[in-house]
Amino acid sequence: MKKMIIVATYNEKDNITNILAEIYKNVPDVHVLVIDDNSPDKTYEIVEQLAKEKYPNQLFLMRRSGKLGLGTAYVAGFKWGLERDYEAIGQMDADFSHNPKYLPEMFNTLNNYDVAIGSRYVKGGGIINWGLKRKIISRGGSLYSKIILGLPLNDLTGGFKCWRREVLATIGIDNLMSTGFCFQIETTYKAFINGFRIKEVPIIFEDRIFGQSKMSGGIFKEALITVWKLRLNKNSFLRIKK
Ligand SMILES: Nc1nc2c(ncn2[C@@H]2O[C@H](COP(=O)(O)OP(=O)(O)O)[C@@H](O)[C@H]2O)c(=O)[nH]1
Ligand SMILES: [Mg+2]
Repeated sequence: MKKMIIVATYNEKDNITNILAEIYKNVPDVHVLVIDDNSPDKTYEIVEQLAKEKYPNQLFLMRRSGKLGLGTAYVAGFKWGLERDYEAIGQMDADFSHNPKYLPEMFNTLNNYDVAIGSRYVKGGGIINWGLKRKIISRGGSLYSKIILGLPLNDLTGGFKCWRREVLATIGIDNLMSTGFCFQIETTYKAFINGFRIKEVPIIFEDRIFGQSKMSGGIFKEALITVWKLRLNKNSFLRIKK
């Protein structure tokens, strides 16, 4: 399967070089698209240089005009991948919370499933170094969405996932309701209700060491409501499958 990974960055100058090295170490043939929102710390300059000197034809940069949000970054990346001939498209953070060592298993999972979700809330998964508040928001958000949306999945808020291209081509990435926290829930939900096979792969999630989190409380409140909108509009999200 021809594989790519989308890495969204905003002020990740202290992580980007090492995360790319780890990604290529674990999945030597993968292509990586970094989507940088014009980071004030100039993360994009590092990527430009690595693309030219170290990983030619394997590393690509999409530099956007400003901070447009993680969800829209992934949508732009999904489109970029779908316009090319990638069969498997992954998404992950740049801050080492998503350890690239899990990538081989996640991509392998796509031989039997349509979506692989890096999951903190299945046996073998977990979280290291997050405060209690953050844990409750994440675990609670997953549980809340699981119950309201009726999903047989435990980690709905994580952003470490690999998709078969057919899924992204089917779920209507141009018409997503959420850009923030709920983006992860929405894409998984739409894959599930359209009949795609989803597998949770256990991961240990570690809090970042370098740089700062861009998560905020407002995003979370929006998500509580959006989950209900997703449930109430379920029928309009069903696509005709081949
Ligand atoms: N391109 C882009 N990347 C972003 C944006 N917001 C966050 N990111 C990146 O998305 C990933 C997750 O963000 P992070 O702040 O670590 O969120 P947290 O892990 O939920 O605390 C990191 O790689 C960030 O650099 C954004 O607006 N645009
Ligand atoms: Mg993070």
